[in-house]
Amino acid sequence: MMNSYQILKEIKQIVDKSKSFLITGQYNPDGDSIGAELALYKILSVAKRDQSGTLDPEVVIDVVNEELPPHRYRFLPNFQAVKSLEEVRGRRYEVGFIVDGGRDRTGKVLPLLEKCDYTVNIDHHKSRLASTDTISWIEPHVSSTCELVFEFIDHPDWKIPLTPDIATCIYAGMIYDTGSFQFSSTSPRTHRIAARLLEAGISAWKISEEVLLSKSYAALKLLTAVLSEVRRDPRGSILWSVITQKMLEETGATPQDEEGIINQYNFVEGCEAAILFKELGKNKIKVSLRSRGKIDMGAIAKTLNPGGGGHERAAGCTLEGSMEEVQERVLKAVEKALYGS
Ligand SMILES: [Mn+2]
Repeated sequence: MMNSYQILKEIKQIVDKSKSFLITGQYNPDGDSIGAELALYKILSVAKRDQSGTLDPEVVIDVVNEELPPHRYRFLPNFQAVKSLEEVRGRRYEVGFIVDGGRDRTGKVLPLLEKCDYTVNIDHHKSRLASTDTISWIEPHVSSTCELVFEFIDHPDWKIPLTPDIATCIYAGMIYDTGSFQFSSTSPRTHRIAARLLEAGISAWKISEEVLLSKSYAALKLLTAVLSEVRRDPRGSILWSVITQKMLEETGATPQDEEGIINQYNFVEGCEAAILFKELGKNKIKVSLRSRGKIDMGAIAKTLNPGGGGHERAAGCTLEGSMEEVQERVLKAVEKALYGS
C-alpha cells in the first residue's frame, strides 16, 4: 500500500483535473463522518480557488448523505453545503469522496458514486481494507477519519491554511471518535493534532458541548428507561439492554437521542462486553456491540450478518428475528467468544 504522502499527491492530481465533487460517508453520518465531510468540503474549496482567491464558478462541491446529519452538528462551519439526495437528483460528479463510510455504508448515495469517474475512500475502519475505489486510503490504527483528513493541511502539494472552520470540523470528529481522547485509539499524534487545532483558534469547550455533552430532555428520559432495563449474564461479563419502539414513543426520543447510551454499560466493573438491542420494526433488530478489548466485536458483527462490522471495540449489525431470538443468537456468539462456550 502507498504511504499517505503518495496518496495525497495522487488525490491532488485527480482534484486538479476535475470540477465536480461529491463528498459522502455513512448513510446516517456520525460526528467523525460529518466532521470529515465538512473539513474536506473546505479543503477542496480552497484547493479549487484561482490565484485571486475566488472559487471557479464552474466548480461544484456537494456534501450528500442518505440521511441529513443530526441537528446537533448544525453549528459546524459550512453546514449549508450539506444537501439532501432530493436536491442533487440527476447530478453527475467527476470525483466522489467517501469518508468514514465505505461504499457499502453509503446507502442511497451509492448510485451517485457509481457514476463518478474516480472515487477516493478515506477511512479508519479495518473492514474497508478491501475497497475497490480508485484511491483507497485506509489506516485502521488511526483514531478517526478526521485525524487522517488533517494530513491535507501539511502536505506540500496541498498546503491548506489551518483556519478555524477546518479546525472546528476536524476537532468535532476527533472528540466524537475518541470520546474526548479517552478511548484506546487515542495516540500521541491525536493530541499533537488537537494542539494544532486549538492553536488555530477553535473554541474546544464549545465544540465539546455541542457534539458530546448537550442532550435533549427526551434523550435523558430515554436513557433512564434503557438503564432501568439493564441485564447481566450469570458469569457477569456481559451487560445488555433494549430500546423498544414503546420507549421511543413514550419518551419522544429520536434516533439521535440514543447516541452514547451503550457506553454507560461498557465501563461497569467486570464488564467485557456491552450490547444494545434496538427494535427497528417488526422482526428487525439493530445490535450495537462494545468490547473492552478481550474480544473483537467487528468480527462478531460480521459473523452475525456479513453486512455488519466496525472496529474491535465498537461494532454493530442489523438482524432479522424477534427480539428474543436475536438476543439469544447474539448472546450465544458473544459468550462463545468471551468464555469459549
Ligand atoms: Mn470514524
